[in-house]
Amino acid sequence: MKRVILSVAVMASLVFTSCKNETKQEKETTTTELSKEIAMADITFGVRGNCGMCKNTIEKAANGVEGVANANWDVDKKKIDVSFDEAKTDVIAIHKAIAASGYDTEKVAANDEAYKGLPGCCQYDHEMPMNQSGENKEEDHSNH
Ligand SMILES: [Cu+2]
Repeated sequence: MKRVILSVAVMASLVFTSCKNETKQEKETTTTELSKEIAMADITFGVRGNCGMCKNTIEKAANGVEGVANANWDVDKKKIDVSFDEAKTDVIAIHKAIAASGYDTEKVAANDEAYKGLPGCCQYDHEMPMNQSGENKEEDHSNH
């Protein structure tokens, strides 16, 4: 009789455990579906600039666009990686915001007044190549 009670108890605890697992899995699935509904896009494009101050200004401009979740400008490669919500903004709006802050992008030239208002060290060369790949850097080294 004791054995029967014991096995019932074991079975009950097994059922309880599996129910718990199912509930957890359901929750995780729901979370995944929800995050899929927000269509995030990742883009990379060239932006001219010189230094860390430029980086702050460029990233602040990109982040100021509603729908932009993350912006990271690379001072060496003169390019920016941006994650944004496609339902809230589009690529050209991000280009325009950066250009308005005084920086050239691949698609939109910088606002002249904003450029002139930049600190002297940040007034980059408008002919500067942008969105440089790592390969260009290696070529520079081979010249030494
Ligand atoms: Cu700068």
